Amino acid sequence: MKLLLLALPLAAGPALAVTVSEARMDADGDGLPDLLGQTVTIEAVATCEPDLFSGSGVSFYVQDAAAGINVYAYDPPSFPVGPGDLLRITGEIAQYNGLTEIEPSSPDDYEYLGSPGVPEPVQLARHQGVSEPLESMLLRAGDPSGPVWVTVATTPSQSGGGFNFSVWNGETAIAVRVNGTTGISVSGIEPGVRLFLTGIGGQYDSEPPYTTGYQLLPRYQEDLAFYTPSIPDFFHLDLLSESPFSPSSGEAILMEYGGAPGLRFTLKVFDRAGREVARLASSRAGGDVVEWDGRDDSEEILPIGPYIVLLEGIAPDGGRLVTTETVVVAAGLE
Ligand SMILES: [Ca+2]
Ligand SMILES: [Ca+2]
Repeated sequence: MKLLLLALPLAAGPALAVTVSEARMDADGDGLPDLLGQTVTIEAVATCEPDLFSGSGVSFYVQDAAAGINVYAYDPPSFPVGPGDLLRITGEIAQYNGLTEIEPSSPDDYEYLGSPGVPEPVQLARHQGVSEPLESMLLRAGDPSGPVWVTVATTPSQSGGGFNFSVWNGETAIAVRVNGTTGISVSGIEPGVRLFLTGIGGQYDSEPPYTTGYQLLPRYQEDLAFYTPSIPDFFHLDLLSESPFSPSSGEAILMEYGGAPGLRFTLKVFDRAGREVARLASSRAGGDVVEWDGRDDSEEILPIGPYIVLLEGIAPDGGRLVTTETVVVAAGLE
């Protein structure tokens, strides 16, 4: 009897139950999921409605604690699904322009397991972009509690029933794709505008090895939150984190500066003897948040002691504004 059972073809068994990371796994590094074409079962939470990113049919995103995946199908699930619903989904692993998908073949390939709610977005660090491990995860760029924002870099351009624009996250550009089916308006999005952005990590790359074309896909209007400081035109330099700080323990100090439109900002650090030891911004248009790790321009950690951070703003007519803050570099914890 035992031998007979073992002789049954594998295809007759239940679909392989895997984590989302396992479903997306690309151990051989060819840019394609290693389970391509295989039918698997995952358990993951929906971060939007099934039809949000598709004119007809189903294209949405689900994730577990470690990874996300696109769900793509012609027919909707046999029951209503909303953001925050935990689903068991069976489907074939596929890939479309770099985006790893699970493709259920019928409305009955979904099972409702509960409604734990939409997970907290994964916070992108300053300068961090969207990358393969973040594909199909709910992400946030800019942090209202910082406050650290992203700055719109390009005017939205219409493309394929939606809009594309890009933002600077520190020194890293992130492409934002506003899908027309979401109904999101890009009114007010123009270069220089500051945003807190939420969206799903997407990819659209038609060429192997599928290592480019990462995007952020806002779901709802509130995913594009405008950051309007209460005193946007006031010339200022503010410390956003504690001083003294200990660079040798890996600490850094966060500063925010800004002023009237048209000003060009230069931010320098001086030691007690009045020598310039670090330059954090040079003739930059628009305010910013900068993180200083207590190193000089040669990447050496500076000696302990007080330092003067000097913000200079040069107006279009040549007028000069200056303000300073004192920060203290402390010893590390031994
Ligand atoms: Ca592979
Ligand atoms: Ca991918």
